Amino acid sequence: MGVVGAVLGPEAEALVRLRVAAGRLRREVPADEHWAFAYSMLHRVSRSFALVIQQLGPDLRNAVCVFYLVLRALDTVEDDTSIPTEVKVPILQEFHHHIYNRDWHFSCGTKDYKILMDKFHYVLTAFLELGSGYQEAIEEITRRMGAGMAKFICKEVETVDDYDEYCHYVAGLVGIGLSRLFHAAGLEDLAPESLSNSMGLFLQKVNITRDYLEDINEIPKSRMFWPREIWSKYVDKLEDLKYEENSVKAVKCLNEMVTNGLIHTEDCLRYMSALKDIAVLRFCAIPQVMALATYALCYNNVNVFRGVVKMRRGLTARIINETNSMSDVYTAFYEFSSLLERKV
Ligand code: IN0
Repeated sequence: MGVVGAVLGPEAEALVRLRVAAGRLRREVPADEHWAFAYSMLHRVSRSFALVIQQLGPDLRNAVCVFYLVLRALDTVEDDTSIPTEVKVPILQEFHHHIYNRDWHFSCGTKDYKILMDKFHYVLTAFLELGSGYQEAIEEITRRMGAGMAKFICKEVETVDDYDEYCHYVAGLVGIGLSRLFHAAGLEDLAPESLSNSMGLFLQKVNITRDYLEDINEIPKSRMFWPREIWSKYVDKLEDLKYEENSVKAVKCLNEMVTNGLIHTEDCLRYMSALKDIAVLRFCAIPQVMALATYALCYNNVNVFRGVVKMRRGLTARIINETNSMSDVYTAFYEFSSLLERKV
């Protein structure tokens, strides 16, 4: 432990180390305007994740950065409730064509996402510089995801199968795409699609579970991703879970959601244990460990229905600094599973 750690504790030390690393990376601005935009955008929209992407080799890093921003743009279109369905659906379905047209442009979203959409030509310029193996992977995933999102615009998440299908489109496909990028970079064998899918499903199910209140309170219209097949065992309307008089039922329902998501952890460990490149392993493992830590925090925790349940920044920083090998992943999974077991 360093001086900071001795005085302030391991979480403060991890935070300081991370701040230093983040500051160093932010000062390394790429020379080309479009790459400078892409990386600054990445920093704005995904704090800690941007740091982990930066540790990949230059070729793969550029491909993942563009992939991430293209997906964020697709998400921005899907999320923007002010776009009429008849306009939105064809944009989602055609998005994989638009990425080859540097002049394509569609203004929507708010704040950072509006900037991303308004200056999307920079992202497209960067995309067109990638190797064809990377471009083809990004194109195929964008096509499948856009079609899946369009399907769910008019469809609710009723069954647990619908839940898995929706999560496949918005996150499982990200795993499948990333596996293709790792393979195209010559760093990894091509992983089976089912394992890549599970990597995304696990992350997305944690997000959906943790973000209950934010999604239900969304203006102008609630967003509902918890499957009816689960919540209808406890309440008549999904929004009823947020009312104090339903606390006991709400926590039982929450615990069932967490239990459902935990199904994927075995596939995730199998996927990660097959990785050969240490930077790729770190890139994949850090979000997974954070997701399991978030599940441990949410389990049996009524605050999921009261406000945002967030991990301490210091714990996040420790996970980023201390996830460096598969053995670290097993240790972290063991620790957070034990925490969960105690709560069960
Ligand atoms: C991601 C994933 C991600 C990273 C590494 C390997 C993956 C394998 C399969 C699927 C997804 C994988 O990670 C990010 C993490 C992230 O953005 N974290 C936020 C924190 C937060 O709470 O939002 C941060 O600020 O650091 C992720 O969540 N998603 C994602 C998107 C694109 C890519 Cl290329 C990789 C989003 C999602 C929906 C879970 C797939």
